[in-house]
Amino acid sequence: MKKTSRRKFIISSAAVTAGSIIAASSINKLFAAETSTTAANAISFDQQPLIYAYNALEPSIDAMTMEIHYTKHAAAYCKNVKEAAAAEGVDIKKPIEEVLKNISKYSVKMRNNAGGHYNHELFWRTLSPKATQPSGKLADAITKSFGSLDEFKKQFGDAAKSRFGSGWAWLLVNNDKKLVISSTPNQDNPLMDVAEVKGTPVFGLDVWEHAYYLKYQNKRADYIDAFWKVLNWDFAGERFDAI
Ligand code: MN3
Repeated sequence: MKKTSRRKFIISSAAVTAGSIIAASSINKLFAAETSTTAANAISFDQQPLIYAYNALEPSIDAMTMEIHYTKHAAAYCKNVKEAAAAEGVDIKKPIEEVLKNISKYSVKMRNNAGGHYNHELFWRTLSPKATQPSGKLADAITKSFGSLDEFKKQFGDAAKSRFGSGWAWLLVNNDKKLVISSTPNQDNPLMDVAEVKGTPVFGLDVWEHAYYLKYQNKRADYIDAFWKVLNWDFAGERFDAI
């Protein structure tokens, strides 16, 4: 190696190291912000960094599923919703919720990808490696609406299991301000004006096969049971309080 190129190599190695340190500290800052402040209910058109590692949710959700789901499926929804926004004159600085609430006025591409992007951004935040329990107003509302936490989990699980093909199960506050369960096909969600049950989601569970097939194959029920172990009830409670 010539002297000049060796120098270049040393400089670029140092830059890579510095870059890695910066990236790690930003992730830590982001994690601190997410866990110490109230949940922001608005979701942007950008894909946000995951605040935990791909393997952090094991054994409930495996690392390879998380990596493919986040870097391929969800990244594609993000790319495609931006394309649809550019084609249909949507300002991507505005909250995506405004588009979802009027989704019947947009293309099928917008419906599938605005829904796909929003649903996944919410889903990643809904999961946590830390075990949590329902508390506060959300815990009270669940007991009042469903009788008990176990009965709520049973009804939510039934909605998730009985969704034929691909879709999502939701806990939402409907337009009458009641806490209810619903499920939607494909990448639809309760914010959409085309949804059967309309309202604001507290959390959703992705029951597309890509969300569980590598680990659970045809056993969707086992994946649903595992979801309760990684559901971030603290985040769900903050969202509920803000609705
Ligand atoms: Mn998915």
